[in-house]
Amino acid sequence: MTNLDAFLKDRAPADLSRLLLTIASTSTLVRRALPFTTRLTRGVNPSGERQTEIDVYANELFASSLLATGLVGEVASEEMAEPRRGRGRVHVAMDPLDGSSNISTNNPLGSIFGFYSSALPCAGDRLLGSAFVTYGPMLTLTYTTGAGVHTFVAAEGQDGDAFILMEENASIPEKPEVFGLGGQRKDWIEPVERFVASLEARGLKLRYGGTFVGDFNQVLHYGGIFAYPALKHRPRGKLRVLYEAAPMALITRQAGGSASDGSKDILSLLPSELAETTPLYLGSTGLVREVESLIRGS
Ligand code: FDP
Repeated sequence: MTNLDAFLKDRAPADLSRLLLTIASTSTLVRRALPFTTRLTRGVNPSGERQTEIDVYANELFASSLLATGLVGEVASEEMAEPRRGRGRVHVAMDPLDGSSNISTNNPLGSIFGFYSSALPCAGDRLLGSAFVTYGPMLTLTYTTGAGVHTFVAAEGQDGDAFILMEENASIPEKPEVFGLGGQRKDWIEPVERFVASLEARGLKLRYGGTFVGDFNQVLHYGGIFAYPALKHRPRGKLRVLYEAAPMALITRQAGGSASDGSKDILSLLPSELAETTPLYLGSTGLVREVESLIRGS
């Protein structure tokens, strides 16, 4: 059994290793708090979404533990209007609790982190690494620091939770099997509707749970595509470039896939504000190119 600490030595830069270990240990606290902190608060996040107690709690725990390492220059979060500043060199953008609308139904939730080398907002080509946590039947941490995608699972031991290697060098399978799209079919732009009809005709299975992290994880393991597409009334989609799209795009690329906004690589987008959104199509490269070509031709 290889644990996260030992695995990171010699495989990842020391500062990113420390941040990943901090995220792993903090995620165990978030998981423990989850059943007891699910009510809605009166607050809304900068995107106008109602916050739950656990959104606020997870945000606070991750922001303070990351800043306490002394390695972080700023933490920007989907749940905060302004970043919190530190004195380190890594700029962290995070979605501390992805998929909060799934809390009451007990579906998987997640947390997403991007480690940038420049002040935010900046383009995804400044990512040094990224990671996501899944709070599902298992608590897992999946990360890349530019040398493959690796997943660790939390195992309770006498000395607390250890994160044990579950999958090394994940790669999106060649034959795509699943797809999942956010929003409503009637709102998707027309080329996306045609694309989905063709996926269905080819026998790909619809797998959509409504938590980006969980839905993406299926694509990572079964091959296929996840999209939160451009909508007719919302052409820039829903998911945020810095907090969600770019970190997951880096993991996708490291697993042999691609991520696009419909015409450009997600990692090339330079958002002008922290909470800027983008249409997002990510997963098996062949499918991402197909949807790009339908959008281009429309
Ligand atoms: P949520 O609003 O529940 O936090 O990040 C936003 C997100 O969830 C994603 O996790 C998910 O993919 C998407 O929104 C779901 O949106 P729809 O309900 O519009 O499909």
